Amino acid sequence: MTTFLVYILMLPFGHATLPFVINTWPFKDATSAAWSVLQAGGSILDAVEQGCSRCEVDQCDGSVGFGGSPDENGETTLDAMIMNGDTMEVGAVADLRRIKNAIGVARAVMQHTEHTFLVGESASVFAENMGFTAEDLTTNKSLSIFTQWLKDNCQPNYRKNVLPDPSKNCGPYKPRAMLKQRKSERQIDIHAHDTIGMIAIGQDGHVAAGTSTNGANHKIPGRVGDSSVAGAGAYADSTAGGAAATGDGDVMMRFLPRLDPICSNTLLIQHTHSMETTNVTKVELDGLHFLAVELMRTGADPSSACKTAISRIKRYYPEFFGAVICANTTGHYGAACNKLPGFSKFSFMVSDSPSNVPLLKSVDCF
Ligand code: SD4
Repeated sequence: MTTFLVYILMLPFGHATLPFVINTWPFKDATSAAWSVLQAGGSILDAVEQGCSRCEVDQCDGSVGFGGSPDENGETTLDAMIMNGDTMEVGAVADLRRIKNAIGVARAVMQHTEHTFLVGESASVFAENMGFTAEDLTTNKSLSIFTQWLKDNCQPNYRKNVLPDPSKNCGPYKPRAMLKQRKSERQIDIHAHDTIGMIAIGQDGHVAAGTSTNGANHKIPGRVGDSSVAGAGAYADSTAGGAAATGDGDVMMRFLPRLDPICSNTLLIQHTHSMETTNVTKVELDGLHFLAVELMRTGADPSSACKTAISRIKRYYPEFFGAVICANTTGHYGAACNKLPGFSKFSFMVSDSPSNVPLLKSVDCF
């Protein structure tokens, strides 16, 4: 009995039956929407698109879809991407204006262009041409968040090394000599960061992933976060698995293509096969793939892969807010998050046929 308990406690990851879907945060209706597609025999790309679209309609936590995260001008803009792990095709949009269904536009970029990524006003024009409806993304709620921000002298604020002092004043701003870095003053509201990131793995182990978000409250107009960037916000590779991230994208997107300067382009990965056996593999990284997916390709379990991705960022930004979900092509999944005051557990959803309903899972941050 004791041995069994120890084994359970040491289990490094969860396991789902294929096909299955996993997504960040307790966005249950999004999981259901994606799962319904898979259950009906639909494609994994449709599942990811429908799941993320559901969150856009529901304005999940105010962080996905219209009416959230007004920028410095009070406008809501959207970032989204979708990736096909079979063909490595990606469709992405960022700084998308006036169109509610950002993941739908990302899918249209993938299906109706040879490009990967469209941004800003031009992305909106593309969307309108593709038949998406243009409408105002502002709501009473986003308007009141914006009005309050103006009343609070534009706090919190993403500017640095400008005049007037951005920690006390609204703009317009001009550059000033870099007398003092604001590194430790960075104050991100962890409750204003709840992007949906979703991975769907088909019966045959094929992988798709996607994201949708309205980014960060009071962002500087034109700001693009990690969510729309393949390999930063999400990544899918049917020869390995998928991963998706949520959190402070300004920090997290800095770690996608970089090689670990300490290990050069080599990583040491610890595999926990059972209670007794642990071995270490030396992995060469090519630096272009999302770290967690590369680690899973080499056999790392999804939990360790997620943890390594988080650890890499922690080394430089111990106080960054972020979490990653990882899943491999055999149905194993895991997650990891950076522990902060007020953020000690990260919740995510999983749905497969034995459960048939979305199951809430959580992981302790470290
Ligand atoms: C961003 N990563 O734009 C997104 C926001 C977010 O969970 O994740 N939230 O920075």
